[in-house]
Amino acid sequence: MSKQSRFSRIVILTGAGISADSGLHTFRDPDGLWAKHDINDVATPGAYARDPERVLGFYNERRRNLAGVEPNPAHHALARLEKECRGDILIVTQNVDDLHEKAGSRQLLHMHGELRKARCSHTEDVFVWPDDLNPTTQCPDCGRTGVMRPHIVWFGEMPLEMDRIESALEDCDLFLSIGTSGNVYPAAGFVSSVRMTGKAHTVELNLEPSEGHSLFAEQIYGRAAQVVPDYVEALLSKS
Ligand code: BV8
Repeated sequence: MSKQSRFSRIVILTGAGISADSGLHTFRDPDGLWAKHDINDVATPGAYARDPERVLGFYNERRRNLAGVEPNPAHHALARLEKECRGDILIVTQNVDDLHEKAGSRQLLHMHGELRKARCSHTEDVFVWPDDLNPTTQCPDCGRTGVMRPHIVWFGEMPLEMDRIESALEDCDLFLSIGTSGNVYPAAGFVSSVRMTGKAHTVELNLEPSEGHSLFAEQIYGRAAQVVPDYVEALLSKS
């Protein structure tokens, strides 16, 4: 049964913190991915050109780790919001996992790409790719080897669907930022873009204050698996 909350155009930015309660590592927490790997060795075009096997291995391991990982109550709460709220909802995730999809969210885009997709550097074709990638992997379309890369946006590369994101930020009347440290641009700048429209309420839901915490009108701190369902329940019950 759909309910009318006081907001009708909601944009939700998510980061690694929303998947932490599903057991996936974040990036900048003390035991995070960047504590074990240097960004410049595994998440830039230069790293891939220098040592494709090392980069492909980094993403193969993360892709394999996705098997058996399930959405947590935060993902399910956002899928419930999309289902029950009469307004427009768009999740813009920085995450490359598939937990929002598994929870049932459909109005969703992955601005930094997806672990379970691969792209041919020659044809730019994108393929659903649950398996490992190696330098000898052949492109299913052009047949070349040495061209298949993870469909991931590395540092120094342009994030995906920026036009759609910018238009949604321009139109929204509620902007939620969930589980992100606010370190990576342009995502970390979205709250500033929303503030400039002067027509949206902005809320940060995170384990701890992010880099941009002072830019939000409202801050709610705690584990996403707890605070996000509570926030969604309150949003829907104020209908
Ligand atoms: C680009 C894919 C330009 C790889 C990633 C200013 C403007 C524009 C660019 C820049 C700029 N300044 C610097 C740049 C360059 C760079 C950048 O931002 N660098 C940073 C490090 C300073 N940006 C880029 O390169 C971007 N590209 O700008 O291109 C351009 C222009 C024209 C033409 C061409 C290019 C591309 C950035 C994308 C890089 N790829 N990921 C992969 O996943 O392996 S980014 C990487 O960081 C991940 O995607 C991740 O999602 C993202 C952000 O991290 P978070 O999600 O926030 O995770 P983090 O661990 O940091 O934080 C977790 C948070 O959760 C914490 O706050 C924690 O407290 C909280 N938490 C933990 N547990 C819980 C929790 N919260 C709730 N509950 C819990 N249980």
